[in-house]
Amino acid sequence: GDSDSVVTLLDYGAGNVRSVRNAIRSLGFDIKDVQTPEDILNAKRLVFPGVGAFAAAMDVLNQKGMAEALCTYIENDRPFLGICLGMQLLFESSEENGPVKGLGLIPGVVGRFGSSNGFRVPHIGWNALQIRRDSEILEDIGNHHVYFVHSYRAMPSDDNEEWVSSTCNYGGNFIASVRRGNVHAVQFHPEKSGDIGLSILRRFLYPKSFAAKKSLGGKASKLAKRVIACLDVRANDKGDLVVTKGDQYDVREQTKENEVRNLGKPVDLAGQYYLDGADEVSFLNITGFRDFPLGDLPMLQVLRCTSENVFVPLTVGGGIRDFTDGHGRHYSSLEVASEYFRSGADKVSIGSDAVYAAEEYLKTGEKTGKSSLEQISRVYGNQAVVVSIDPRRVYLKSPDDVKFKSVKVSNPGPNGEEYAWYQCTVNGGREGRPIGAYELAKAVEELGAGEILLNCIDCDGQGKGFDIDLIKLISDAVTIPVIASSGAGSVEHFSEVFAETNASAALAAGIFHRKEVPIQSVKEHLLKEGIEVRI
Ligand code: 1PR
Repeated sequence: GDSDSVVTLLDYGAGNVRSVRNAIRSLGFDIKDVQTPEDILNAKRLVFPGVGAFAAAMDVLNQKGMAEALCTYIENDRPFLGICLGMQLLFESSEENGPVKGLGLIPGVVGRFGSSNGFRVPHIGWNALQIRRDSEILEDIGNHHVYFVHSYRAMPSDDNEEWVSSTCNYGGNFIASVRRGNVHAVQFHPEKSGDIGLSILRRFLYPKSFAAKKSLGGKASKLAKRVIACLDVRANDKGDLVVTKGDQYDVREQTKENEVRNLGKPVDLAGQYYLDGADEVSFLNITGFRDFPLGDLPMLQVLRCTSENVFVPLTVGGGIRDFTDGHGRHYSSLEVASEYFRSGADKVSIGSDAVYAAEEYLKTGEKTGKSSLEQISRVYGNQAVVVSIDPRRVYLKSPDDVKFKSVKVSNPGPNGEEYAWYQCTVNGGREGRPIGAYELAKAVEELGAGEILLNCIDCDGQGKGFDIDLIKLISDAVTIPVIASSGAGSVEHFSEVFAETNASAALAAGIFHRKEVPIQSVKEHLLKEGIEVRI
């Protein structure tokens, strides 16, 4: 295309910028990748979606002579949009594994959130902006939330006042966006912020060409509780990838043929849930523990196709571990995760392999740095690593009957037992392990997990509500966000889990697939109950 419809993209290859590319393309622009510092200087408009760690990004920019070109470009007031780390790098320095020197264009130091008073770190999810002054690209923001995912942030001060265009409150105000002339940068992810995110990008790409949209009713004031749609995916007996759904993890129909239950096509359903207002979409490749996912190219293709149309965060799990294929070729878990990220995932979720890593860590008390969890979170940041826990309830007469943390249950067991512990399993619930959900959650938090996806085999597919005892136990035990999962059957189950526990998000599968409860009704119900959600 002619240069009027070209965006120059600075991608130094540290993670998933596929969604930024997809979002720009969906707005009618072609992308030219920066290869040399001259490409930066010659750009008509430059988008810089920083990903990965601050120090690694600065190293690449310095080595390639791009740091200087970026400074020149920005000082000349050329059209620029930095995203996330692409904003943080404009500051003087960062405390992330540092201090590390940044580009030094904006006064201030990027520091880590303190996790106190229930403000969980990473800051993950949809939060509200306070507009400080005319930011141009944020004109349509109204009462919309935007999507953040980060552990570090810059703070507003007298020295950077001329830059700060909006702030966000999360245990204190931090800088959500900066603007000076044609130079814009945002801490949140417009490419993951649904419609409003696309409109922010559109205003950057086509300045001054749209009338402001009418603002919605309602109120965005703080971090919203998330509603997540989950798609359990596997090949059926014919070899087609289908969305399936189990009852207590059994996904086969109770018929003579015993076929894998088929609830639809992964890409179609994910696209539908995005339109229906899902705040996030998760894919779990549920046979990943036995079928190697890089051999499972359809799954990667599902991610690529989904990320073309779905502009909210995508998580994918299943089969993230070291693997040697039939030809003796070894793949590290990091390679598997990298392939998922390249294909469009924003987060990866680790199940079985995290259980083994936690067991090992609790046994030796030592972090080897070698587990898939540690390696992936070191390279991509802990906000990109979810640990999926598949516990099964085991009733106890007395809490002293096991060495694992137990709870007094709200409903006694079949023999009147008043206590239970939650035993972790691997391989899709097929094998119980000598570790409880509580011990696992605390261990994986220390090993670098950024979020916990908390399932419960007993409740899965039952539609009788989330396991409140379990979710309370785990969400009070860790300071990273916890996603409640398994058992949603009605809108009231969502308000119950948010009222009774400290879960940050609630996930459901069956009720959405069977169209029993639309995502929109869940949101409306939560709003009515005074629980903040994204609309
Ligand atoms: O061990 O790293 O390969 O990861 C395997 C992943 O696949 C894990 O995240 C594990 O939870 C998942 N998984 C494995 N087997 C099954 C199965 O169902 N047979 N699915 C499975 C887990 C639980 C949730 C489900 C909720 C909500 N499914 O994903 O969506 O329970 O369901 P509901 O709302 O219908 O009650 P690895």
